[in-house]
Amino acid sequence: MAMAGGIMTGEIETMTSEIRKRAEEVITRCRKLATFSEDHESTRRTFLSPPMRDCHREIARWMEPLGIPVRADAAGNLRASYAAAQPGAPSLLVGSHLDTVPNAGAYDGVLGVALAVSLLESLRGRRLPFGIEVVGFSEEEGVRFGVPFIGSRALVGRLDEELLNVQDGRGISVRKAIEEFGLNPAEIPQARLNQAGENTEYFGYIEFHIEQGPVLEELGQPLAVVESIAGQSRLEFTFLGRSNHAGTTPMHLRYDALAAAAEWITAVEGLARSKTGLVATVGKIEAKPGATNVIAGETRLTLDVRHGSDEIRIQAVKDLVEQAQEIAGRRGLTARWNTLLEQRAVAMDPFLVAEIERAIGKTGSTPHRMVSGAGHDAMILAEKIPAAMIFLRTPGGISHDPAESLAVEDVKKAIECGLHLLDQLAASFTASSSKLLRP
Ligand code: HGY
Ligand code: MN
Ligand code: MN
Repeated sequence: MAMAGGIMTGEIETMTSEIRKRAEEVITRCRKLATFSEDHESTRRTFLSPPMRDCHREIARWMEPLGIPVRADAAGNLRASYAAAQPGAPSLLVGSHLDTVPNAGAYDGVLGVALAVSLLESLRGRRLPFGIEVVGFSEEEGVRFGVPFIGSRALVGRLDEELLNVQDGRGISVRKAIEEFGLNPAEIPQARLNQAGENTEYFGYIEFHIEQGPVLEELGQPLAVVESIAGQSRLEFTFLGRSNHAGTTPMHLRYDALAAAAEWITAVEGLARSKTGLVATVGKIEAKPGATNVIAGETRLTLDVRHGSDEIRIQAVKDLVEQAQEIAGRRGLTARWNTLLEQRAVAMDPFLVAEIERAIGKTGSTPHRMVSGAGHDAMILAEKIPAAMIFLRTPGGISHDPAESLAVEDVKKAIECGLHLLDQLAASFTASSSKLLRP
């Protein structure tokens, strides 16, 4: 007999062939979503671009047999609720982001949404003592506007005027992009979680995500539980020099913005190599006017700095700003910068981490706790509700690239882990309180 409101624990073990089929379907579904792209030859899906609508439609199609209506909130997040056994019970959010980086792989983000749907399908109509809401965030990567987490910030009430006015490369603001998608920015406050008087209360957020690194492959394990997510700083730097003729200007009379940028990029790499756990990346550079026979008068660069300790990260940013100023000054140029994102390191919810660890153990895998170097929506949701993440092994540690891959067996373990986790939460949950029973 099914446990009161739970999944019959013994049953998960007997569902092996069904869960394997669902794992294969998750991979097929992720690869289908990867075809919804702004580019012909590769996957790029940014904030509320037309392919995002195709994504929503496809996921709605998956959910039809479950009788679950799919909607987009005013920040363009896909939202779909699977009702609890009792009306008015609180809900668990499960999901990830639907946007991608340029030339993306097929699993970063969308895997978390596909796995959430697969868990609902695996419940076979069973109702739990809590609802489950699938969420597909509209923008986590920060590609279109340079600022990440636009979708999840709406759920914690931080999609503010300043962010709504940020413009993309074509001068379109976040607000305009929302309107062009057919949504009403005035309704953004309604996307916020756990507002007084709202009929659904959310007690937690779970995100399945590819690890995007080499750790699980080295350990030979399919799954890990994330203990904390490294903080990150994203900045834009400009070196201002003077364009001039490449043939007639002697080397000692140049104010070369590209040469200055090159010296600084080497300094960025040098500093990161000198500090354990620190990573710093210049991912984008633009030189103006950008002609072979013209000395660059201006260069614009992005900087991404991460570390598990906020103190070390913030000090590293300070050092790199000083080095940019020193290099520019010595070369007779000017260095300018502005901060695009200052995101502190975030610990995941200890109770959910322990429950996930237990659930991983039940799949026959050795639970492993780790820090995430990549940023995730879970670090934003954690501002408002208990949040936790489950990583799946990334073969070759390759991500943010079409070579990103995933093993069916690991997806199967993730579904089993998810079902055990739901079973455990159902057992520990009390409808009288919107918080999970804490030991
Ligand atoms: O860049 C990151 O940390 C993630 O992939 N959004
Ligand atoms: Mn990513
Ligand atoms: Mn991601």
